[in-house]
Amino acid sequence: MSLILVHREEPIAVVQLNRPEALNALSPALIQELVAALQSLDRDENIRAIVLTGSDKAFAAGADIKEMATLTAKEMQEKDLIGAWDGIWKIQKPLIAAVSGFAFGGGCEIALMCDMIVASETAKFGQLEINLGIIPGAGGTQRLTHAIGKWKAMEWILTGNIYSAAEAFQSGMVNKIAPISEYLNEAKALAKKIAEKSPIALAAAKKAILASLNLPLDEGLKKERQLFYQLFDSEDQKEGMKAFLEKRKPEFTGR
Ligand code: DAK
Repeated sequence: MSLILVHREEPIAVVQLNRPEALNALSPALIQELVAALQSLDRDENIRAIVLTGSDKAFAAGADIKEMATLTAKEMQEKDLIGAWDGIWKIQKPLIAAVSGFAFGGGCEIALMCDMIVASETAKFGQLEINLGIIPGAGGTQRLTHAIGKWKAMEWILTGNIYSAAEAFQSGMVNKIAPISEYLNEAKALAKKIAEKSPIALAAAKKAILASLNLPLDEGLKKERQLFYQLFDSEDQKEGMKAFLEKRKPEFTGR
């Protein structure tokens, strides 16, 4: 059985982690399938935004502890798992996490790699690695710190505590909370709204925002300006402004 299910609802797609017997524990095989599915949708002209979800019970309970438990540092490094996980971060289309149940360790880190997070009221977040004698290994110390600030990130990562959807929302890392019956629909509605925009402008906006995590302000502003100017060579910019002047809805083609 496939570890990943892809549901196409053009212009969006829902990618679902599908390893229910292990609460979607993120084995190397699952990550490989996930990245392949996301990359394929990233190349697909008919898809403009992607929702990533798990089940109501578990978004993902972390990296697969059974597969890591006996590895040495050298073996861990040789497997280049980080390279594989990075594929998620490199997706250019808007990626929205629809999180319910457990989002622990690597599961929380995957949600943090997404561009927005919609959570069910029952979602639980946590970087639990410290309880296993390790630290987050897929960006948690960096992305969580960017998301919620140093002091809260210290508390999350050093205590290994579990946080409710409401606490994660208050910390600023969750965009929206919905009842369990609605979180996926809410995430899809958000994806559909975004999918109405110009795909080229969306990619440029995502690139510019993510650049702000790496660059000093001056450099970030340069990057923004460069991306901004480039958009004036696109048909979508012409269409967007023409449609406004003609008082109609724009039809963006991604060119
Ligand atoms: N790995 C493997 N199996 C897991 C798992 C996990 N993370 N979480 C759950 N399972 C499995 C359980 O072993 C059990 O399988 P069987 O024993 O039935 O074969 C099945 O899922 C159901 O779990 P439970 O029986 O434990 O279910 P409960 O409802 O009682 O408890 C729980 C649910 C989520 C509270 C509990 O399962 C739990 O505490 N799970 C572990 C949570 C955790 O510590 N997560 C952090 C893992 S460390 C890296 C990238 C990322 C990472 C590392 C490196 N690189 C790129 C290098 C990330 C590390 C982590 O995420």
